[in-house]
Amino acid sequence: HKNLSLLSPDQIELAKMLVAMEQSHLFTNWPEPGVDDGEKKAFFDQVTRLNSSYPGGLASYIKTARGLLSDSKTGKNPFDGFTPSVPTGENLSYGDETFMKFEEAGVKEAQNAAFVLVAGGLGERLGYNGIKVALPRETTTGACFLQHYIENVLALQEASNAGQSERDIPFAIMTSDDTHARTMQLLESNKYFGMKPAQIKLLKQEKVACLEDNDARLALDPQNKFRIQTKPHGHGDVHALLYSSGVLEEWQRGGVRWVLFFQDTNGLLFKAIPASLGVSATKGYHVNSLAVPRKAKEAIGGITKLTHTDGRSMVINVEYNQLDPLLRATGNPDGDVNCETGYSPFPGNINQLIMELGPYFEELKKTGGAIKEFVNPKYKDASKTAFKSSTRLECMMQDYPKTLPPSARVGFTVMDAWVAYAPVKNNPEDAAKVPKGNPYHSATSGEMAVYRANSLILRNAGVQVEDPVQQEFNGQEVEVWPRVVWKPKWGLTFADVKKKVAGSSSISQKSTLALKGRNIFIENLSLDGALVVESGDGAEVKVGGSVKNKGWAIEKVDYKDTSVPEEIRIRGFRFQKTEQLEKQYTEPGKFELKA
Ligand code: UGB
Repeated sequence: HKNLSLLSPDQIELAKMLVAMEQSHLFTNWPEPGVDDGEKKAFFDQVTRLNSSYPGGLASYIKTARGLLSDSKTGKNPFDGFTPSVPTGENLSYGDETFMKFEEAGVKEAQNAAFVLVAGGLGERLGYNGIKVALPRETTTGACFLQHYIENVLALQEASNAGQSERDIPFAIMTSDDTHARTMQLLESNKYFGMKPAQIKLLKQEKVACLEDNDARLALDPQNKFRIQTKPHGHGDVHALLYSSGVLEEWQRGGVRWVLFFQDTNGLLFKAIPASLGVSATKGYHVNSLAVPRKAKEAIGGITKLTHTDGRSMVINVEYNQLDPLLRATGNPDGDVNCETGYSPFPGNINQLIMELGPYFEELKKTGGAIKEFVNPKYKDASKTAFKSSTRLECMMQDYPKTLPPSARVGFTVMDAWVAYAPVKNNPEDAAKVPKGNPYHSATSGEMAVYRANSLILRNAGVQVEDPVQQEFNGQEVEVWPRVVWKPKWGLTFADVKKKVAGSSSISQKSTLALKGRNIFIENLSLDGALVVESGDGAEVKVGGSVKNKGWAIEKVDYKDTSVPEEIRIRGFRFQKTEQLEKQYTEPGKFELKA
C-alpha cells in the first residue's frame, strides 16, 4: 500500500489483481517508498507486459496454471477417454504423376500464400551459440537456412506470378528475446537476401511468467527480486501474435488465402512445399500438416486419430514423449513400435502446417489465438509437492486444431523423409547416441541429406549419379553422395529440374556440382571433380563435356576441436577445395560451357 503512489491507475488495477490471485508474496518485502523506486516501477512495467501479451491476461494465465498443475499432480491423463488409431491421409511419392500435378497446382496457389517461420527457439538440444537460421544449410555454398528459405519464397513468387500481375508473398518471422536482434542483423547485413524489406515482418514473442509451486505462485527472478522470472512459452505463440499484431487481418485484406508455417532448420522442406500446398488447395483442407514416415520413439510427434468414448474424434499431433505411454495405456502393451514397414504406423509430424486463412482467421477471432497449453514440472520427489526448479505453461503451434469443431477439414500429407525432412536439432554427442537406424537430426545428417536428396532427384530426372559411400563423422555413420546443390530458382519443382537436364550425363561420388543461377542446362555432362557455375538471370548457359579435376575432398573435423569454427565442427567435416572448374556468366545472352 505504501508504494501505490508510484503506480499508474492501470498498474494499481494490476496490483489488485495480483493480490486477488494470491500473489502478494511478489511485493510483501518491498522497502519503504524512496528506496528502489525505479526498480519497483520496472517491476510493474514487466507485469503490464506479461499481462498484455497473454490472451486473457495474467489472471487467466494463473487460473489455467492452477488447473493444469493440479491435473499434473493427480496424474490426470490428458487423453482420458480417447483411443488412438492410425489416421489416413494423402500419401505422396516424389516425382510421380500425382506428385507433379499437386506441385503444379501448388505453384499456382503460391500467389495467394504467406509464409511464417517460427524462429524464437534457441535450440537447446543443438547447443549452438548463434541463432539456428544463420547456420549454413550446406557448406558447399555456405548459404544459411534463412537465405535458403527467402530464396525459395522468392522463387515461388516468381513462378507463381508468371504472366500475371506482380504480387509479393508476405513472409513473417516469429522471434523471441533470444533471437530477435540477431535475426534482424542477419537480414540487414545481407540486404534481406534479395527480398523487399517491407515484405518481411518480424513478430517477437514474449516469455511467460514462471511458477514456483502447485498453487501457481509466480516465481521471482533469482537474480533480481524486482522481476518475475520468465521462460519461453513455446511455438504455439505464433497464432496469438499473428492475430494480435493485425498481420492476419492485413493479409486477409491483401487477398492471402493460405498461411504456411515452418520451423527453423529443415533444409529439405521447400522441396515438399509446392506439392503439399497443391494438396491443400485441391482437397480444400482448412488445416494440412506435413508428415513423414517416423521411426518408433523418434523425437518427432506422431499424427494420430483420437476417438473419444462420447463419439468425438480428431486427427492431431501426439507429442513424442506422450505417444508411447498413450498406446500402452490403451491396449498396446508394446507401446510405440515399428510395424512391418520398418516404421511406426503413426506418421511423424514435421510441424509444417498449411492453414486456409478464412476459417483460420474466423477461429482466431473467437480464441484470440490462445492454444491449449500444458505444464511439465520436474518434481523434487514422488509426493509432487515441490518443484526442482520453477516451471511455466507451454503451448505448441500444431495444437491449433484442438479447439476446432468436428466439421473442420483437418488433413495431413505424408511425404518421403528423404525429400521433406532433415532438421538440425541434436548436438554431435547426443546424435551419436541415437539408436542405429533412427535419423540423427544433426548438423552432419542435415547437410548430407541435402546432397542425398539432390542426387536422388537428379537420378530421377535421368542423370547417372554414382552410389554413395558410408562414412563416419562425429560418431555418426552417414551416406555421402556427390555434393550437388542448386539455387531454388534453378529447380523449384521436379518439373523444373527435368527441364534443365538433357542427354546422358553422369556424376561421380567424389564430385561437387553447384548451380548458382536460373537458366543453367546440363546436357551430356560427365563430372568427376568440382564444377561451380554461376549465372545472372538474363544468361542462358548450356553445360556439357567432360569435367575431371581433383575436386573438393572431404576432411574430417572433430567437434571438440575448438580451433575450427563452431558451425563447421558440429558437422564433423569440411571441404578441402583443391581444384575446381568455376565459371561465371553475369551478362545476358546464350553461352555454352563445353569442358
Ligand atoms: N520455437 C519458437 O519459435 N518459440 C519457442 O518458444 C520454441 C520454439 P524445436 P520441438 O519437427 O522435429 C517440434 O525445439 O518443439 C521454434 C514439434 O513440437 O526445434 O521439440 C523453434 O525456433 C514436434 O511435434 O522442436 O518439436 C523451431 O523453429 C516435431 O514435429 C520450432 O519452434 C518436431 O518439432 C520447433 O522447436 C520436429
